[in-house]
Amino acid sequence: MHDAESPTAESGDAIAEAFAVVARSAPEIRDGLAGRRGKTDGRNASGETQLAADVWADDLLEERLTAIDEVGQFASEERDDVVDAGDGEYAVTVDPLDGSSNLKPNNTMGTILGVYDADLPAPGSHLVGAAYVLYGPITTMVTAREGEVTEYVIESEARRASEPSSGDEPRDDGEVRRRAVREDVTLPADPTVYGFGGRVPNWTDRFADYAGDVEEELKLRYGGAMIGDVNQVVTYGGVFAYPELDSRPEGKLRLQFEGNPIAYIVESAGGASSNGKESLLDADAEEIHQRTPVYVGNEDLIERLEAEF
Ligand code: AFP
Repeated sequence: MHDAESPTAESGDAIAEAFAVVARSAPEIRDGLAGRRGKTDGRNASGETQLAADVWADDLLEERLTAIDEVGQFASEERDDVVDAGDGEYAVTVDPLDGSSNLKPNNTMGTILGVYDADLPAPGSHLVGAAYVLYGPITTMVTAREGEVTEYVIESEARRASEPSSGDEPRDDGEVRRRAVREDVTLPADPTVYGFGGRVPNWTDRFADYAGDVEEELKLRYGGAMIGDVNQVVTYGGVFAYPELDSRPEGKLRLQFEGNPIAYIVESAGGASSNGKESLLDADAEEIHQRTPVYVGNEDLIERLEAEF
């Protein structure tokens, strides 16, 4: 399709190329959702019913990310096993459509990317880049590498034609442009929002105690798609958690596809992450679809959580 024209293709910078592939694919994924809201008969490795959109977005990203020479492995929340993509030194992971249960009620969703310099499953300490796309009122992308976090607005050709010119020279990814709207993104020091997943009666007592204090101080922002909720925290400061549950001490979210990349981005933006006892990036990665409690946000809010656990 439009891979070859992009100036970043074949640049040998696998992280930049992976970012460009996801940026280029975002408008197409967004435009392709409307006709793919139906359920399939399939279930992913986590036992979740797959929507047509989940499978379609997964196939699209697999095809394009494995076409990058330096990519040797591909894994997805929607696939049981790691795909061997040749002898490239990098492994990429995707959550093709985070929050796909939000497609039916037309709420926010996201796409999550992780780039590891080790075979999968790999701990977050082997991440060399991570990014997420947020399909909200507009389409944005947040990337992190070498401690640098940047937020972009993604503009497809059609959308660009109708937009007033911002004058900024956007990054060219072929027919899709990324315009940097925030460089050196850092969590605001004064947190204002929180979002906690899982049913409240199912929270463990120690998490419920922590949540009780936080609810006194911050405003609730929870939409059911981690990317939308985490972007609230990255924008306004605060804490997001999908915690340990009485019925599921390991929580719901997947370490490889969700926990690690989000922890890498939030920590690169001056925040912190935890699984209740240590940074998510230090957690052992034993299985490709292993779950983990996820806590990310301002350092002091995460230190408080670990002190209470
Ligand atoms: P879906 O992809 O099945 O919508 O799950 C979204 C998610 O993985 C994550 O984005 C949310 O934070 C969390 O699950 C929502 O879970 P609840 O539906 O239990 O609130």
